[in-house]
Amino acid sequence: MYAQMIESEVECEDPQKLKEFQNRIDAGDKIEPQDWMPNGYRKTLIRQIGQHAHSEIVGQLPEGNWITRAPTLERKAILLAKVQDEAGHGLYLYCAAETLGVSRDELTEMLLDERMKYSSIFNYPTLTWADMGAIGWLVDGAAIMNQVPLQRTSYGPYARAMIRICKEESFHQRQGFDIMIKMAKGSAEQKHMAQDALNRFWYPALMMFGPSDTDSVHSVQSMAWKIKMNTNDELRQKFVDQTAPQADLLGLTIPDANLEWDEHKGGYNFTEPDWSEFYAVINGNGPCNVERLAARKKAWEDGQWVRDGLLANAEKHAAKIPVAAE
Ligand code: BYC
Repeated sequence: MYAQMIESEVECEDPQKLKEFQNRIDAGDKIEPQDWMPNGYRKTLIRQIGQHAHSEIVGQLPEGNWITRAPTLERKAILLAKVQDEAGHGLYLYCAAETLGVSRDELTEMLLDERMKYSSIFNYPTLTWADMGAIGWLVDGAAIMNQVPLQRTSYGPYARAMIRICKEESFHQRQGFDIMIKMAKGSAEQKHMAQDALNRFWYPALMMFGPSDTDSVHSVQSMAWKIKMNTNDELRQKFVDQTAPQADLLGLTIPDANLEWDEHKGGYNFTEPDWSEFYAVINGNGPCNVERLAARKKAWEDGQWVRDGLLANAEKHAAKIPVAAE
């Protein structure tokens, strides 16, 4: 249905309608599913919300990997709750995308056949328990930095989904920082693990914000439509400014010899990530891309009997409903 919808709609829109639509956006109106919207606006939202939903779902895998190996019962319960929250975020976001005329099945198929992406960060392995701390602190920290402004995004269902997601992400970030505090202030071996996790996750976390503004394909149009509220570089800078003092508090060193406060710009100077690595990862060649997609394909295939059963049950009930007499 989605593919047909995109193919059948011609890109050129009525200029008057486009103008009225832009006026609504500029005035801060929320666009709702039944409202007229340009095809490009709909497509961009489906791409971004779908990618976001997939990220939440695939994002369960690196952390799910540690549920059975959490060091205490309390840590296990907290991690389990966090991973369940990510599943919930995926579901809110799939629902938001569905209001745009794409089904969850279609989105899933596009993930599995690699027509749609998910966040680059989840293609890195989680090697030690300290990685659970680094993910909560850095990955959820970066996610919040990106998602808090999205609570004001122009599409109503997306903005509303973000409100709840951001509340939960804040808890996730705190739990990660709490693990980092324990590790960084623990034994020499624990501190070493915390530093190693920071070393491995720092640049991948910076990549989460997307390519530099000069290479960002969608930012200009997405910002005009308020689908994005900030540029990739603006959010990356805010993230570095927020995180550098937190690393100091932990007594850990951010793996960037160029990191220094710049009084003039009122922010830190820092080294950009290796963009060739970023493009390799988003094009399917990161350390765990194959493994992550294989896990999602297996989950989709294993769940076929549940979908078949639900469909058969729905058909059975529909057949029982008497058709009203003409
Ligand atoms: N990874 O023109 P650009 C979470 C792609 S989940 C992969 O700047 P845009 C969590 C981009 O799609 C966090 N691909 O794009 C979950 C485009 O390619 P296509 C997920 C990326 O969309 C579980 C191309 O590069 N958050 O936090 O304007 C546990 C050019 O980029 C990435 C969201 O999804 C990337 N990092 O800006 C724990 C937030 N970056 O599609 C935590 C919503 C770029 O043309 N999304 N690409 O083939 C956004 O805010 C924006 O989509 C982005 C990218 C800032 C990510």
